[in-house]
This record gives sequence, structure tokens and C-alpha cells, in this order.
Amino acid sequence: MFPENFLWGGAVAANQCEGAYNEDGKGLSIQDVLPHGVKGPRTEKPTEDNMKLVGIDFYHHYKEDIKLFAEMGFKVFRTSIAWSRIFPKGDEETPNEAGLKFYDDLFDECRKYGIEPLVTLSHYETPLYLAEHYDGWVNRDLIGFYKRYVMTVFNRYKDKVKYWLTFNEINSILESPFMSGGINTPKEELSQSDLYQAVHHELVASAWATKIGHEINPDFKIGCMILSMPVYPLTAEPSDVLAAMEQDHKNMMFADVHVRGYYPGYAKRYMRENGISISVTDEDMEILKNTVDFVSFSYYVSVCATADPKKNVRGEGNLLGGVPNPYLKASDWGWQIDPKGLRYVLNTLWDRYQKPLFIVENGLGAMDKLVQGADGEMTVEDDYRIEYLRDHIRQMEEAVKDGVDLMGYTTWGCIDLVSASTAELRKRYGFIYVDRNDDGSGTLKRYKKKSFHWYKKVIETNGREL
Ligand code: BGP
Repeated sequence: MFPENFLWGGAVAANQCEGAYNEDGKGLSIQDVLPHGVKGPRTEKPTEDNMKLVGIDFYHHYKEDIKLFAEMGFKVFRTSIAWSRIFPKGDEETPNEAGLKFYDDLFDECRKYGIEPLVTLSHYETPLYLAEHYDGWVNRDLIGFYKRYVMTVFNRYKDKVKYWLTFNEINSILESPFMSGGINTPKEELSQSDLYQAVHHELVASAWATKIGHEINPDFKIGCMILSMPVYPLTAEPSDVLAAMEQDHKNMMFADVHVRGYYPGYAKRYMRENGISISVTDEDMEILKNTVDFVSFSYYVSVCATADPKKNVRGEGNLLGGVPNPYLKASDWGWQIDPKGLRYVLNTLWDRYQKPLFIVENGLGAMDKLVQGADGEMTVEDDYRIEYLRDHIRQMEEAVKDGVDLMGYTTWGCIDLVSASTAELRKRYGFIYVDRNDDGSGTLKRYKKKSFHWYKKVIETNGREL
């Protein structure tokens, strides 16, 4: 049922797997001072308890890892470029050649196996210097720095990379201004006008990237990336339905601007009624008209919304969160599991945009146990992960039957890596287990989990055998 050229694969982000945080001229990124994840306090300098400084040492193991992805049959591999490897502080005029060389080698290695790289230009890894000296995306100068950075990498990799994403989960800036927008001003002190100004700068920068990319190589496919999360009304009471709509609007605004090229009326109303004033130039409005080729998104959870303040109690979930759904079970981290929500999201986005869709993150974070397998090799019997992915792929198939144009599917953390929200290693997503633990111990050896063999079969049969 999946189209013949369907892009099956897996996804990671540089800062969560590469390690080598200060090698070959790399500058610090905001992740290097976030040892406790998104909720914990940041540090002044990198500290040893920050698992991301070493990650899974993908920087030195990438050949071995890509070989394993190729063994599973990956058609596509999503990763990000660490901006601070290319421009260590972010505002320099000349890029760091050693950083550029690393990604040359990485993309060559993918191509060697016929794996198409899918590259996120900015995945929660703004150069720290830009955060500390410019207050991140609040400052309009960031547009210029980002333009220089994307122009550099587009020119350099124009024959190696075709698929690009401008900002990871761009809407998460509303919840996590430091991690997502490099905004140094503490969240409690940040005005809504400054926050929405940063949003606007990112949207303009994203549209610039689309424009510049298409000029450099008209064959580029450039997409936006949003954190998708269906918002269901908690009850059928019409006020709850409207509460769900309004909560959803906050996220959809980001995709609407990317696909339609202008701010929707409900966003203008929200800003007006909440005293949010931002500066928008005529040139910005022109640039926003450079719309994306496809819409990509992460999908982990759905949430509910209610107009009743007594019931409006937020649960756990992927960054944005919402009111828990009484009908759903949750992962060990409280993220509610909702495969049917994926079909719903796919249909909603397709109906709204009629643009190809790409699921670039989905998966189950779980505590895995390494055991000895029947063949004597160490493995993880991760049937729970297989079940999670199978249920979601079934719903993808339903959506394809509904007529949705779905380009591909990259599961999150196809090899174990450090969690974005909690900065832990014990929250594992991979088909490949990496022997590294939160106390810094471990050999970094890679082991195939049961799901490794299962996913290989899924790809081999183009989703027919689940
Ligand atoms: C998304 C991020 C990823 C990733 C994933 C899983 O929000 O784009 O970087 O980490 O969620 O989240 P976590 O690592 O917190 O389990």
C-alpha cells in the first residue's frame, strides 16, 4: 500500500548523538550548557554530567552506525548539522573548514549505501555565543547569520543533499525559548512581544532558506518541521471544542505561514488581543511568500483541551503538553500513546495544505535491558517498541488509503541517543542499543535489538510485513 519510492529510515540530531562537543574547531552550542534537559537549570560552562558532550560519540562512530542503518535497508537518514561546527560563534564571516569536512564525509558515507540524507539546519543547537550576545532569535541579526550559514551549507552539499528542514519543531519555541530559540532571557522575564518577535524572525529566516536553497539548486526539496500534537476537546461541550481549536491554532500558525506565506487572521487576533506587538517589514512579508515544498512533523502524543479551569491540568508530553486523555495509556515518561491520532494528524494536514507530508519523528522512549540472545549475542527484547511502531505504521497505511500524500517515515532515535527533554541516556528509542549510561560508564559498543531485525523486514517488504 505504501508508494514504491517511500522513504523509510531513521532520525537523529547532531547534539544528541555526535559528542565531540569541542573538537575540530566546534564552538559551544546551547546544548553544551543544558546538562539537565529542557526543564533543568543551564550551566555557565559545559560540565561533565552533560551526557551530550560525548553523546554516543557518533562523531567517531558514524561509519559503523551508517553501515548498520544500511543493513536495515534505510532509504533515508535524518540528521542535523551542528551550526556551531560550521560557524563556531555564529556571527563570523568565514566558516570552519574542519566542520564542513565532517559533514562532507558523513553525507558521502550515506550516499555510498544509497541512503538519502535528510538534513535539519537547526535542531535545538543555536551557537551559544548567539544566545549570550544577541539573545538568540529575539534579535533580527540572527536572520543574517542564519542566511550566511544556510548559504554556506547549501552550496557545499548541493550535490549530496536534496532534502532539507529549516528548523526542528519550530513551534516549540513558545514553550522552550532557550532550547528552541536560543533566547537567553529567562522565560519568566521574557515578554510575549519579544517571544513572538523571535517567532517572526525564525519564520522569515525559514522562508529565506527556502528561497536561497531553490536558487542554489532548484531540485532541493525544502520543508518546515513542526511538533504536531492533535488537540482533542476533553468533552463534547462546545466551549471545550473551541478551547481545543484555539490551542491547536497556536501550533498550526507555524505551518500555515510556511505553507500559505502569510499570517492567518486568528494569529493576528491573538497578538492584538494579548497586547503582543512585533515589528514586521514589507520585505519580511515578501520573503514569507517563499513557501515550502513539503510539511514534515514529529508525532508522539495527542492531548486534550478544556475551557473549564478546574479540569485544565497539564500532563506530561512532548514539550508543549496538554490535558491528559482518559482513554489513552502512557509511556514510562507519561507521554500518552495514540496511534490513531497519527492518522488524524495526517488527514488534517493533508486536507489543510494538499502538500506532501513527511513524518520525521515518531517512536517510543523506554528503558531497555541488554540480555543474551539465542545466538549468544547481546540484544534487547524490545517487543513493546515493535508494537508501538507497528500500531503507528498501520495508521499511516490507513492515511495513505485515505489519499494522503506521504513521502516517508523516519523513526526517532534510530540508534540510542541522549534525550532532548531530560538529557538522559536511559530513555532509549533505538533499533541499536549503545552501551553508555547516565553515569558516563559504558563501552560505546553497539548491539542490535530485536526491533532492528523487525524494521529491516518492514523496509524490505515496503510495510507489507509488520
Ligand atoms: C522531539 C525532538 C527530538 C527528540 C524527541 C524525543 O521533541 O525534536 O530532539 O529528542 O522529541 O524527545 P525526548 O528526547 O525528550 O524523549
